[in-house]
Amino acid sequence: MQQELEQWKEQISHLLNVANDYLREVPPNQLYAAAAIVVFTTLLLLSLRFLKRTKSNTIVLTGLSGSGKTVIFYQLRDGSTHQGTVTSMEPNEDTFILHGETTKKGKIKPVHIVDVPGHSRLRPKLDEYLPQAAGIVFVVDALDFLPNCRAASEYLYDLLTKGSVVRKKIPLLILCNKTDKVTAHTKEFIRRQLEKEIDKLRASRSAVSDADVTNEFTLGEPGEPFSFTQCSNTVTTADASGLTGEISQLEEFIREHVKP
Ligand SMILES: Nc1nc2c(ncn2[C@@H]2O[C@H](COP(=O)(O)OP(=O)(O)OP(=O)(O)O)[C@@H](O)[C@H]2O)c(=O)[nH]1
Ligand SMILES: [Mg+2]
Repeated sequence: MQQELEQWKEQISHLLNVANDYLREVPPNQLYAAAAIVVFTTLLLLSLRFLKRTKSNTIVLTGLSGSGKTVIFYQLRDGSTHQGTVTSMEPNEDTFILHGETTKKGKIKPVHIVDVPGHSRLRPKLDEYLPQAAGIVFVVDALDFLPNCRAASEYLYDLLTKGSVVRKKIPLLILCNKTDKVTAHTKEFIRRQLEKEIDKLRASRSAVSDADVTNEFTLGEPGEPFSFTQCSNTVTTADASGLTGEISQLEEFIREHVKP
């Protein structure tokens, strides 16, 4: 046993000597270059891992009070409405695998969904979540749309001119909810009406003296009627019914921006 160990030691020290001699023959410049390459690749791999981990999985549900955000939140998580909801007083948030995906095999990345109440006093809460959002869902009541069009447009205007939203170009989905009722307006109609209303808002807001303007960015092209295509954020529209669980277009949007 002792002898074997001695042999091993000898062999190792011999190998070390050979390596040492070899290294002495290599010009130092080559050594430095090799070391630099090793350090550089390690750093690159580490930063890639870090980037991958910090990719956001947050989707923020916003919109006026009563548009159906909380119902949609429960549909996404549990596949049920929990027998109705009341006006939310606190943001609702959870990280989960979408209910529609629970039967899928393999590893699926969970989504962090935040439902921010529409009440104007609770809206500042949005600013806590927007900077980390991978996507924003603006829920609109397609049934009771016209009386709320102005208020919805104001809310949307504020969202689309927020620095945290514009700078990061966070994609926004206008989700026309409650389409289970035949009297619900179409998403094309809703999009057009919102554009018209925002166009009016733009004129009135730019007329306010500079000191009063709180929006960090302006919307659209000057001298042209407003259209969502002019926004630096991509704005798309989709239909849904939180009540009956028809949320496939919403799930598509989520998975487009939070990769499974
Ligand atoms: N017909 C119909 N009604 C819906 C649908 N989704 C929600 N509702 C109803 O709309 C009302 C408001 O829904 P909520 O989910 O509480 O609305 P909210 O957006 O969370 O409202 P706040 O929490 O006040 O911001 C409830 O009475 C729901 O039953 C839908 O798809 N179809
Ligand atoms: Mg709610």
